[in-house]
Amino acid sequence: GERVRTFGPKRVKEMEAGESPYVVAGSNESRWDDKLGYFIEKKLHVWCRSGDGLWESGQIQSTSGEKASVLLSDNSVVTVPIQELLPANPHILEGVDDLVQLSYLNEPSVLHNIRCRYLQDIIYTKAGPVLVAVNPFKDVEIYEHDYVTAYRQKLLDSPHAYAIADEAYDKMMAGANSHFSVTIFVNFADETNQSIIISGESGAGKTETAKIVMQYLAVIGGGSGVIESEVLQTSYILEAFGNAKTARNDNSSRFGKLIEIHFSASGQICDAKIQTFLLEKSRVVQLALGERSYHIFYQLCSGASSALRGRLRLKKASDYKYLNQSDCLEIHTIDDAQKFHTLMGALDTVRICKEDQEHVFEMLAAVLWLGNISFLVTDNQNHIEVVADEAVTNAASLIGCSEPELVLALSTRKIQAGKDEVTRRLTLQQAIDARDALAKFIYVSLFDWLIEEINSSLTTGKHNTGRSISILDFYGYEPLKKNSFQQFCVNYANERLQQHFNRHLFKLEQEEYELDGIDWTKVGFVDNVDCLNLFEKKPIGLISLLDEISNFPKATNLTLVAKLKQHLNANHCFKGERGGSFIIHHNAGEVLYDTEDFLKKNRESLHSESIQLLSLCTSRFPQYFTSTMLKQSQHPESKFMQSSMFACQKQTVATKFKVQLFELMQHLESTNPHFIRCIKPNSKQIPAVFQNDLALEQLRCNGVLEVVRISRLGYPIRMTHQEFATRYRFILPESMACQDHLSMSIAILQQFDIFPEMYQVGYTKLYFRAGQIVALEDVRKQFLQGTLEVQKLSRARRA
Ligand code: AD9
Ligand code: MG
Repeated sequence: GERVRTFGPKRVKEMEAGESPYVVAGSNESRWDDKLGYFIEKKLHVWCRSGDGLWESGQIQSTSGEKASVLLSDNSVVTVPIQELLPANPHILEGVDDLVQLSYLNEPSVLHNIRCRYLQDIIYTKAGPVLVAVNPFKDVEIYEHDYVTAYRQKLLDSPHAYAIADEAYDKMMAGANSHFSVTIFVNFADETNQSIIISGESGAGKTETAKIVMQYLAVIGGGSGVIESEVLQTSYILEAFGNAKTARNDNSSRFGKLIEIHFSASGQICDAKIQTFLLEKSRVVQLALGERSYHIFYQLCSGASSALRGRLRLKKASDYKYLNQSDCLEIHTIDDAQKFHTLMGALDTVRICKEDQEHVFEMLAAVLWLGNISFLVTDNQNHIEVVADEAVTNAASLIGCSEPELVLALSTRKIQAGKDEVTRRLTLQQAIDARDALAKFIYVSLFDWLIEEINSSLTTGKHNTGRSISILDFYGYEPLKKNSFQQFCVNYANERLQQHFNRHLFKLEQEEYELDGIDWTKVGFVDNVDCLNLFEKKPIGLISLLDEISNFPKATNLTLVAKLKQHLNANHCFKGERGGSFIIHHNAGEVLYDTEDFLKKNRESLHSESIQLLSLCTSRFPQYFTSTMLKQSQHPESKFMQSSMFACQKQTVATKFKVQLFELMQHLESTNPHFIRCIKPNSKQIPAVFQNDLALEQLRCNGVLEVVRISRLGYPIRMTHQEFATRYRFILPESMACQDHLSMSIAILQQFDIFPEMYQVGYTKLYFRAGQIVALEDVRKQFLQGTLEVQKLSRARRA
């Protein structure tokens, strides 16, 4: 199979191979030469690439040698190589619900179909079993209660996130009851638990889609009203504490989440559980220009009552360095104060008591004040002193320690020298790191605590019914200009999720053919196992090597890259670069990683001084945070971890993440998955603009084009014997038009002279290769228009 994927014209050509409606599959050599005459005569549309490399549709006017003249819609004529043309779909197929209904499944056709729908506000399209959702960036008015009812009662069947939720719900209920109706639901007998896996790049609409799905489940699985409204309200908390404005999305989730909803035997929501992944910590202390920190800070600063402000010694957001460093304090469409009130309501709903809420706000204020603590360099070795100002006073009082204790923790470190312990003064950079590490630790611990509280509020202990739907809203593959440790982890996770996706879809395809008695040559699929090995292989995968180097205090990122080059150059997915960077050939494309700070971020160490400081604090949270951390680090390694020379040390971030990811995959493997792929149509976050190149890139990265490719290699068009016989029986002489559906179907196939390679007859359905239905539809259309004399045609065929 194909491993490193190349895109552009070469790949487009490769995708075209084997696809030809009027030619026997496999004879794709001069396929265009065979078709050209037909396309010219019938004035059929083709796709060609114009000067700027974008696909445009037009009609072939003439050909000469290897070139064709194509008339474009703006009346200009371009001359292009014949072999670069691709067939376009007939107009009747414009904007079909499911991409695999298209006769031609090439890239421009797929894109055109999605675009046509999008411009009519039809944001959902199926690609076989996958739902594609294009972000409308406006209210498309398809989520009202009527829609819930219509999808529940199966009155609507157009693609929709509701339809996916509905299917998941039905399968869950059917699976759980399958011992009553084994024959009907034999496929799902042990697949009661469902998962809805939502992916896409930042701003594509994952979080909104997850909420839409939850909304639907809350209505159809609604019971007492309490638990489902709690589940919905958790979004306000998660978004306040885990979302932020970034360059790509004003409400970007900076963590991954899995929400597992449990249902009772009668199908009502009874319990829920949230799991989060890899909250972006650096955002607490460091912001890119034009981005914001977590929403909650701004909400607190503008929404807190004056009494609360007094107790927290709170100032305006613009007074805090952690917030004002990026020149962006407001989002023009958002009222932070209003959001703060909604948040407090949500905290009440999940039964976090007022006293704890107050403690939460204290910790937030403490983080902000920590950021304002500054240092003064006092000697030529860059040693510092902490500037004694209101920042120190306020931070100390909010954390619950004395000022000298805080000053000591931020400016000195105890070091073992032989038998003695000596106190060293910190340099400016060390002090800044210590302060920021403390702020990040407090924030992340607070986030974890909130999730725990939410979970204990959502847990009713009734979840052992064995029916659940899990919704995964995970970071998408993220190739930024500058890729750091966070992207490294995120892209690694996406590699795992992509493998799960590929395997599942192939399995599905294969199973359907086998169940229906179809023999088909198994098609090779893009396997990303080499890339996964690159990350995971022991002892010389990226993660093990990164951990090993992270354990040497003196190591630098250059040492790291040298080590990686030494061990990984044999893997074709890896390439070491100069200046401390390396390239990984991901499933979705090439990514360049800059390793500056990789080691620091992977170690994520909180100084023992800071741990000690927090453990001695008088207020509720700091003590709790440190004891939780210590408990966690004493935890035996997860069952997935091999014991290694590092097992006794603190788990690194990458390893912790890997363990979490393995647990997630194990969970997903035990469910029947449903996939939603979100697409961001433009990078401006505005409605009605569809950028072809941007969308195409995403369709490639997220595997939608791959699904289409698989479909094309197999038999994407399926009709039951009955559907087929009823639709095309007009062609049969009356004497034959009253047999059973299967016999009629076979007679029709013979009448139409469909090549045997182009279809298969299954126990219940007929399976056609892409494009086969077009010729049938063409004849049917003529028949319906009365221009075709059926008897004459039949006679001619038989002759
Ligand atoms: V990120 O990876 O967390 O940065 P998401 O989650 O993929 O990203 P999000 O759901 O936050 O994107 O969507 C971004 C914005 O698009 C939302 O704030 C909405 O303004 C808009 N959006 C997304 N989906 C819909 C929709 N179905 N209808 C209307 C939508 N607006
Ligand atoms: Mg999101």
